[in-house]
Amino acid sequence: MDRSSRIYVAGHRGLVGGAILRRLQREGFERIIARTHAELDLTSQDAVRRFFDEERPEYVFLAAAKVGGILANATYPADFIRENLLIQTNVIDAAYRAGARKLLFLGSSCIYPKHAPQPMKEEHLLTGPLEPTNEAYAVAKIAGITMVKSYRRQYGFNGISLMPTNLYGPGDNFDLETSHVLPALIRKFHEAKVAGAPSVTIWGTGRPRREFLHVDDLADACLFLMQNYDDEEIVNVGVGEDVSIAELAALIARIVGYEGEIVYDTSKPDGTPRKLLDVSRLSALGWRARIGLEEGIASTYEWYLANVAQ
Ligand code: GFB
Repeated sequence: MDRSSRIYVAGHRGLVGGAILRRLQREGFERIIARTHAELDLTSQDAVRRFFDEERPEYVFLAAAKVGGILANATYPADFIRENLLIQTNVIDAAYRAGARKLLFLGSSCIYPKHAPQPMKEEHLLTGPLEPTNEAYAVAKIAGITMVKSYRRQYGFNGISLMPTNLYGPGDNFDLETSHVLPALIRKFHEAKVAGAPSVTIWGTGRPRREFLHVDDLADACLFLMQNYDDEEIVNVGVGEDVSIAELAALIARIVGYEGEIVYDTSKPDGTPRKLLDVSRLSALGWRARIGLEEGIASTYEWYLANVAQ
């Protein structure tokens, strides 16, 4: 990839695509291609093929996806499997047909079995049953991984697949029904502080453990692997450390400055008990995350205050 390469970022208005776009712009890439949802419907095969035939991108970052937290995944599984299968199938196939040099596909750590050994290695894929709350999303992502691998095997198409852990950062979704836990807790503690509320309710038992990667670190890993990795094996992208949801809540409360009580609503699901990625494959390639959790949450809270908070 050089400064004059034609680079398409699918999903540039989302958390991940937005971070990749910012990073490419900062590095001085001159021919970045992006389309809003209104300009290009990625679930339409015709529209996607026409777009690729006209624009002929050389490099494709496939960051467009329907994503959401535990409740959104459990409530709308049909939307999650349908939209993700359509988007990724259309984009991967059109990129190959239009002669793209390389495509980077983004999966998720939820592709691994619910009870995979921890930390989860790339070879744990398809070794056991999935977590039911996000099975539809995970099956779509696993189909994407297999499609990328199959296009490499059958057509020699240079696609690679990255499995990021739970992500957060500027541009995240802060809607309390559909978001992931970290932005939800930033909002809940902020609003409780402003309102002087005596307690904040969070979902589940607080015992599940999650690993959190700042999206700017993910964007860095995406550029690194786009330039330095050409293999069919998937690559985990994480920080190699996790926290319990209760620990996360305490940390966010401290950063936001909320001193009230934390109450657990155990009628809400916990989901996977633990999701920690083994990042030794990526470390061996020479990459590591740089943004610490406390620093990352503090800057995301700043972004929330400037862009979302009323
Ligand atoms: O981030 P999250 O929605 O997704 O939830 P998953 C993580 C944990 O935080 C769960 C708890 O145990 C939740 O019950 N939690 C506590 C909360 N309070 C809240 C809250 O206010 N909002 C939310 N959202 N959670 C997702 C998958 O799983 O992870 C997706 O559904 C995707 O498929 C994503 O893979 C990375 O980590 O459980």
